[in-house]
Amino acid sequence: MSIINQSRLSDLIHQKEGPLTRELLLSPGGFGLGKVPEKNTPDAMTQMVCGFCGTGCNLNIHLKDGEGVCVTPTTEYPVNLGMACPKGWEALSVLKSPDRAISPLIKKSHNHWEPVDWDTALNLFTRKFKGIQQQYGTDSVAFLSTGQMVTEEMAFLGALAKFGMGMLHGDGNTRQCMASAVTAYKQSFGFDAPPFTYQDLEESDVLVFIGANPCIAHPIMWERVMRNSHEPEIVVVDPRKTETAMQATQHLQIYPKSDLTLFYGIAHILIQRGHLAEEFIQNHTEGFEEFAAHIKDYTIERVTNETGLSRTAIEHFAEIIHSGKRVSFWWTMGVNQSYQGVRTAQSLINLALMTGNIGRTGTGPNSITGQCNAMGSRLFSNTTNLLGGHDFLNAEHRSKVAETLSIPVDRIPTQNSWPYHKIIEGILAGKIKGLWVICTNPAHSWINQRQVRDILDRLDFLVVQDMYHTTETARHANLVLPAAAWGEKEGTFINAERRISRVKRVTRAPGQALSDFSIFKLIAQYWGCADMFSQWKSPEDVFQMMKQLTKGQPCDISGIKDYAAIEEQGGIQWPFPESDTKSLEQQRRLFEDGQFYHQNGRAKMIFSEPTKMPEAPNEQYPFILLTGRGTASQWHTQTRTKNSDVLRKLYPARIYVELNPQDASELSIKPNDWIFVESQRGRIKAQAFITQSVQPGQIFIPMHYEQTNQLTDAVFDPYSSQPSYKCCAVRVLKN
Ligand SMILES: Nc1nc2c(c(=O)[nH]1)N[C@H]1C(S)=C(S)[C@@H](COP(=O)(O)OP(=O)(O)OC[C@H]3O[C@@H](n4cnc5c(=O)[nH]c(N)nc54)[C@H](O)[C@@H]3O)O[C@H]1N2
Ligand SMILES: Nc1nc2c(c(=O)[nH]1)N[C@H]1C(S)=C(S)[C@@H](COP(=O)(O)OP(=O)(O)OC[C@H]3O[C@@H](n4cnc5c(=O)[nH]c(N)nc54)[C@H](O)[C@@H]3O)O[C@H]1N2
Ligand code: SF4
Ligand SMILES: [Mo]
Repeated sequence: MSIINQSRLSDLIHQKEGPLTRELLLSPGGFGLGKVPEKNTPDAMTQMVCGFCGTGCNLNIHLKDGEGVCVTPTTEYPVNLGMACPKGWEALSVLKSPDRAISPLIKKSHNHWEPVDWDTALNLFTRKFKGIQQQYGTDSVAFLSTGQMVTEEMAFLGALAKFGMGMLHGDGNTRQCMASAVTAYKQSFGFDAPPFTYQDLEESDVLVFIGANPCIAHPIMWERVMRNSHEPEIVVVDPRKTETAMQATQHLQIYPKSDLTLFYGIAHILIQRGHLAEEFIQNHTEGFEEFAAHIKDYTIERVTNETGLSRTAIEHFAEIIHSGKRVSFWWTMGVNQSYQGVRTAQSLINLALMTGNIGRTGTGPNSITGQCNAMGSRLFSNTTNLLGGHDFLNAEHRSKVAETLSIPVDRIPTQNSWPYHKIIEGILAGKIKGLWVICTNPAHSWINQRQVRDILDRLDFLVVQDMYHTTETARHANLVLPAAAWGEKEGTFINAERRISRVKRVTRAPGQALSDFSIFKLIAQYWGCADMFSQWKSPEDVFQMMKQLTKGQPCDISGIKDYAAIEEQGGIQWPFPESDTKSLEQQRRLFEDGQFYHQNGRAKMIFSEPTKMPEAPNEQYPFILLTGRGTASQWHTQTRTKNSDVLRKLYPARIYVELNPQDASELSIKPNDWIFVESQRGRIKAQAFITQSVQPGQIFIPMHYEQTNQLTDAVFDPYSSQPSYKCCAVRVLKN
């Protein structure tokens, strides 16, 4: 008998749109959660946050007959002040595509999937995963989530998978992205808390960008730097001469992965010269003496040797940091994606602490988030920490969460999940047999791709829940669940400056695609744990629960009344407890009182010796491969951006490799030649782009092309388990 009960389904999916009839269920566009805005509302416009990068620009969505038809940037929003990058302008176009998944698909044979209805799909989902759990234990099914769904969906997924379905292991694609920053902040401050607000970009007199290329990756954040009226010094630390480096007042073109040595060296110079915020160090930090003793060996000779920078450049950099009144450090993937990402991030935190550049306007050790809701996943995905920034290992935290959600406390795991790479290794070891991948595309984006694809194929059952049915990971799936996307559902995102903003439904999802929220709700029904989620009726109900969960936490948002309040105030930054008196201030930063989240209120200075590059260039593989973002118009694995005619015109269609002219000439390679790039793991063909922006002995390939991760080496930071995507040894061969 069918588990689908029409009246229950209608309750689940269409509570805002009246009863769901069988006709509606079967009609194209008949699914989705929430209400498309009324036909021609007075100004025929609504607003919401962009669904691509962590900048979190607000967009005006112009409506025709109740449907979003075009986008303009919101002028009065405190984030983007009337600006958007090409992806934002094209946000609606990418939703319309023949690649959209419009019904569940079941794999029938190699390379052959057949559409089925939701009832069949969810019966299979339940039967397979329950069967695996019965045979191999509940922890033999795991999930991989994302930084790109609305927070309410992330919370639902995490709670459903762990509390409802009994999974122990679940991680997110934010492991690829933010894990090093998260661990660095947690260890140093006692909680994962990026302290800044975007106004700091305009108010600093010295801005240091480390392993960050905001001109490409956060273009509107960069516009905020351009509005800085203090004639700032802009220092860019990057082995490549990036678009951002070209705009800098100083470019420190360091040898890859020598950042730790550089920043210890700078700390050494500042200490030697007595250029310290002694009172701040004394009153608000711990471990300074040990740190000072540790970095004694980082002489200028050592630093010049290891980084390849000149003595003058290094001394000038130290002097700029000292003479700046408001110095801010901004880092992204050039720091996080490394085998020593955590310690490198902490070397920046230490610099900010020892110079008193924290808690004041225009300062801070500031990690920039990548995905639109990376911050939401850090707090609410129930993966590495228990919902709301809590700790699975802490009995009080477990009781609080259980009580708030009205669930039995014994449903909450008392152990931490494996990180992403352990889940992958778990598949190889036969411990993980079922995997549910939601809103991420690891068969393209994960490190050492051939290996991961092979491993995915070893699963007994792989479910991929995506808005497109054509992703590289969907090609390995036993079951594809079609999801509604940004613009087709309701919820909130949290951007890089901790600002919570609204996402809305302005168009219908195609075919039978459902919001992830509705899919989770249905799965709870089919699994038989719907009672546990009886309060989880709508995204806004979940938001109200999230508020309760954060009470008393550093990320307390219990003072936010509801969705309407978020909109009225131009987004709200956490924390925002009920007692907050600064409700109307649109820019808020952390640590203004010098109090950190460790029990003694102090920030810790953490350090260790740099480690050797795991796969250094050698005779056989003499080049270092760097990877990262290519253009402002390409997004990650390109499932979305390739669907816009406008965006497609703005980036190279074919994979290319940046190569220094000196190397090109030695290898007799000419511009646009098709060449081979080979590592120990794979060999790819790419077009040569000969440019001074990379140094001799180094090459750069954007991550957006499917082939790139065939080359990368599965090496991880020991503290954060973040993959080290940005260095491995390769050779370059003429075709
Ligand atoms: N257009 C566009 N924008 C995006 C994204 C996208 O896909 N497309 N993705 C979003 C996401 S999720 C993220 S995480 C961010 C990433 O944003 P960014 O981190 O700014 O982008 P990347 O190009 O990955 O890496 C930044 C730089 O790190 C440098 N780098 C490599 N190795 C080292 C090193 O050892 N030391 C230093 N100092 N630098 C190094 C690279 O040369 C590169 O220029 O972008 C976000 N924004
Ligand atoms: N070599 C190399 N590799 C890298 C990097 C690098 O710098 N170099 N960067 C890494 C980083 S920082 C990141 S963040 C990752 C990104 O890696 P991924 O997360 O794998 O990349 P995306 O293309 O953003 O994948 C998101 C998927 O979710 C789908 N999707 C979008 N919206 C929705 C939705 O609302 N619901 C559902 N269910 N699906 C949706 C999209 O179609 C897409 O398939 O890549 C990492 N990989
Ligand atoms: S900068 Fe980021 S948030 Fe702003 S429009 Fe571009 S992709 Fe969207
Ligand atoms: Mo990322």
